[in-house]
Amino acid sequence: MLTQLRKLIITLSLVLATQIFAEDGYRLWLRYDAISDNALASRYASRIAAPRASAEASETMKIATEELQRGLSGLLGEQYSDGAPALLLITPDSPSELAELLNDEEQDGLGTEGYLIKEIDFKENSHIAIAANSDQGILYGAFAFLRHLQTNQSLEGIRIVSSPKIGHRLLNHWDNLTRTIERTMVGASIWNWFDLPYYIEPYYHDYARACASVGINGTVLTNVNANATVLRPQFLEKVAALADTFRPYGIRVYLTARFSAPVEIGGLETADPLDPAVIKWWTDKIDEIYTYVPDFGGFVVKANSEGQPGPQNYGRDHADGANLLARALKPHGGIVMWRAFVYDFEVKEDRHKQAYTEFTELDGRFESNVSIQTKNGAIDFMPREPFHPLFGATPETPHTLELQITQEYLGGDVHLAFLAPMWKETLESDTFARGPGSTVAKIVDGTVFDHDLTAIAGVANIGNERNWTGHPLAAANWYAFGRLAWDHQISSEQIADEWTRMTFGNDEEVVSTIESLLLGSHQTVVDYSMPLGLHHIMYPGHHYGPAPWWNQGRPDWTSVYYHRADQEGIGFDRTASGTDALGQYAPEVQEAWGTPESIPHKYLLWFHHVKWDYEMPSGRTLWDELCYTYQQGVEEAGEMVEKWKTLEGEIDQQRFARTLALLKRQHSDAAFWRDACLAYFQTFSDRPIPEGVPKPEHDLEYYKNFELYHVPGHPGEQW
Ligand code: BDP
Repeated sequence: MLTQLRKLIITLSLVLATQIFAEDGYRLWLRYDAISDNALASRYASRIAAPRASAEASETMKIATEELQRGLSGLLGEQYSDGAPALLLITPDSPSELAELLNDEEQDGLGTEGYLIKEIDFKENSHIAIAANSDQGILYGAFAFLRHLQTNQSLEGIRIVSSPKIGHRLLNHWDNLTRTIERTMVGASIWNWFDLPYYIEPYYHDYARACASVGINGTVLTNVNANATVLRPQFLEKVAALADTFRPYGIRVYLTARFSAPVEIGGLETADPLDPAVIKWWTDKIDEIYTYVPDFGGFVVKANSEGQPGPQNYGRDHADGANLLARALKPHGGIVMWRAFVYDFEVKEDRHKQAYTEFTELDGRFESNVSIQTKNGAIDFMPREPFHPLFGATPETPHTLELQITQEYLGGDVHLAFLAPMWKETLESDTFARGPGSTVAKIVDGTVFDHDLTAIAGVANIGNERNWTGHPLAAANWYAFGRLAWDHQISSEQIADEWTRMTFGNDEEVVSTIESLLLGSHQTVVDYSMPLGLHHIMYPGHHYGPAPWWNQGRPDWTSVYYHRADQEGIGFDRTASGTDALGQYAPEVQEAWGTPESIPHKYLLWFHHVKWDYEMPSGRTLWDELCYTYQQGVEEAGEMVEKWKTLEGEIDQQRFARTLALLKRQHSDAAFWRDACLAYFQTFSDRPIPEGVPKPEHDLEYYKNFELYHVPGHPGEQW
């Protein structure tokens, strides 16, 4: 009896200990653990108690004050006093004695979503004010203020003014109604469709908090490979329940529209966008959606791409298709994000060129509430891509920049790849559309062609795993997407710094170790998988791991189509002597990228077929450089493991252990990539593997026969 009791006590205390000390990642970057090392914050502690919202306040205002209470009481611990609030929340609706504290100029610049945080004198006391033109702006300001404290910054003379540069900042969930997720490895979809609308998972609120904390203001709930069922009343009720949950956080709900829905669920014989019955069906359907979701955001559409139905099935074009939906959405304030990720099933020309060819011809034909949703590069979310030539090429039509947060081609949620540096590379690329400085960022934020409709989308890396994103460091990409969507000028370093401090605390050793891991990781992945501009040489189907030998099926789904290795050399000639995809860029870009000598080497084999003996700036031949780059990637992956090990005991055991295991796997996967690719490419180069680079562990046949079964996120396994 006694032993049993003792056992019970031990078990209970173990359970309790794991409850207390476990850091399972659920809280993401909104941890609010006490910042004992922050002298300044403690000095201000009793003065910055959070205000309470009045009973009549909006839901948004209540959420903002609750977040401030939760955040401040956590961060300041015992020093937090719930006394007279010295934090003022000011909007134009505030009592006039408060509203008057802001001058018009300050207020005007904030727009509808921006905020201002500053010290202010009120009733003979100094206060910190969070001011905005809307309650939504206050919510964003509250999160920014908490971030400021969480990242250990001084409150002395605080003054932060911020408003978003892009209007629509959306997550795109590639989630199916069956709860599988395309291309994300982290469990099932967080949308518990079957239980909706009856049961609202508490974590929906935490999802919305996390999104709002970085300024994400829209969520596309469903996969681009769309299912018309979501448009049935039974599902619209569920969509409405999610929309109601997210609304107070400033998040609007969007759906993907399956173009053939009028046939599939409407009983029509055609989905021809010019057919009056089809027009009526969509108009009625959209009117109906707004009875469920009065602020429905609109549709993302993948049409005539990879087998999805679209207007071309009826001899119409993308503008006909997009306008059909746009006209019905317009009276309600909804928009259409019509995807540019299209390529013909007949493989008529270099896939790189197809979207540009189709969409530049249609420029000027789209309704004003249509934006072309364009991936960062012209192929498909490769580990690194030169920017898509469509940016800057449709002056009349805005672009939604589509980024992929989920790491479909970057090692899934197994490999560490912090993507802010890659996204910045795209954002900062100069299209020269209206002279120098016409960066992709400025095309997307509407400044180059003066567009009001501005949007950016990130394909989510979120599933129902407890820590949301699987890899404990992968949430940094969700965070980074939101921060860049809000302000594309923030540096990768700043984002990495903020996220690390909020997620792991302010210990400087820990911060600098994790930051350096994050910031180098994308280049490392590129180096051991697809260096020097190589692309699309991954394993087909699940896309995890290498298969540069793949040559089955439609040519532009193979690897050999893209690397074009032969006895002479390697790389895809996209200059005028090849497919001339380069001709789709501005003359300045053509000149810069026109020769192997002039092009940045990160894009070399993307645009040029280069001889194995070509001399690289390092003095090495291309073949040796390729080998050394793969090797460098593997070595860096190994260094990541060693660096991470130095954190043992410095951070919680749970996240430490999981990340360590993943980094070790990444290191061994990196070696696999190197060995498989070099074993294969050597059959063309016919040159020895240079000194310092290990010979592949196995012969080529081994790699060719290697198969990974049941890789999560693979659509082929999901239906
Ligand atoms: C590719 C993915 C595929 C997506 C497609 C898309 O492999 O699963 O459906 O992009 O963006 O990268 O439509």
